[in-house]
Amino acid sequence: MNKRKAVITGVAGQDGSYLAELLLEKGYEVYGMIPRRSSPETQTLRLDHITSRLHLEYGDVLDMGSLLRTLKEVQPDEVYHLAAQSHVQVSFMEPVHTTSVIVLGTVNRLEAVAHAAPRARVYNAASSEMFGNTPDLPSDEESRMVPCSPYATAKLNAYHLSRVYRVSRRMFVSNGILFNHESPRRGLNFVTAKIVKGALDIKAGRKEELVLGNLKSSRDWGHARDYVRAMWMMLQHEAPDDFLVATGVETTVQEFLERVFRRLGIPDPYRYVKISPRYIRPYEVNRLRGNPAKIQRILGWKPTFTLDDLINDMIEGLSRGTLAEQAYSLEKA
Ligand code: G4F
Repeated sequence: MNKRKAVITGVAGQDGSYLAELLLEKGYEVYGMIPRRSSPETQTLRLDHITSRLHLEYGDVLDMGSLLRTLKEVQPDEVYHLAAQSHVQVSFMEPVHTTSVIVLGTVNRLEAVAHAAPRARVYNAASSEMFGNTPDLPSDEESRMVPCSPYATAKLNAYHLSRVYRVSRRMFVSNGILFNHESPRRGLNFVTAKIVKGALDIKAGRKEELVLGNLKSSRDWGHARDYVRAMWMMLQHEAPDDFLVATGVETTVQEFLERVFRRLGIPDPYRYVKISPRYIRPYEVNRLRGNPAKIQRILGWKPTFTLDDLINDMIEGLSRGTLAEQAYSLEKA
């Protein structure tokens, strides 16, 4: 029997790497698109253990030719569109780049699929940031969206584009509205990985302080492994749809910090934590919490990691130094 084929844009990121692993386990031929960057040696760190089993090619979502070429050649059954500039605070500093990659990248990819592989099923990575400071908590697929950053407005645009192509071109395009999802492969400029790595460095005597921003905001944090499984399940469903993926549990940054320090046996986190305006956002999303009832009911998806499981996995992974080799440093976060 012919193997099923999948194309992943953004394959080198946290989600792309877990998704590629999952699809390989399921027997897919996996094609990953990687944009050319100035440090190619660090670009595929998260894929090093599976590179020999993947088809990796240069390609950029802003380069229609490369999208068309890959889709024409591969004729994939499934296309997972994960490529983005995914850092919310960076989107205030690089709003045009963020908007281009997310909005033009999405419409390019939809057009390319429509022309080169119209029967492929498409996953679009939408985001809980689209809810922003919504009054509807916990949020579900019908909740009001009040985006608070260039990243979130771009994601909202891409989400609607995906719905428009689903209806107008009758394409199989599903939106996954994913709440925050973390892992040992998370970039160190996201708060969970920054806290875990910072606490490990403090415990080992390598650092004396951890500089953070707003500790009062709260997020609904899950494990990326669970969330990429949800992406795959969406494309196995009989019809395209929009699904929210969350744990339903809301935790403040402060509580996350305290749990990590407690787990590592460091008595008083606030001896080490400094707050800097550098990490305070110009327009903060105060609370995010999702209600995953729809995906649980229709697809049978459930998270398998609790927040403590996630923290343990991040501590274990980061203490082995896996993220230490990544391109970002704490100083840049
Ligand atoms: O870890 P964060 O940077 O994630 P954020 O902004 O919630 O976005 C992540 O989740 C979204 C899904 O909801 C994705 F769409 C998006 O791509 C990304 O994956 O920040 C979480 C919270 C914020 O309230 C932030 O203000 O942590 C607060 N925070 C406090 N100190 C900090 C820091 N965030 C960062 N990155 N660095 C700090 O030092």
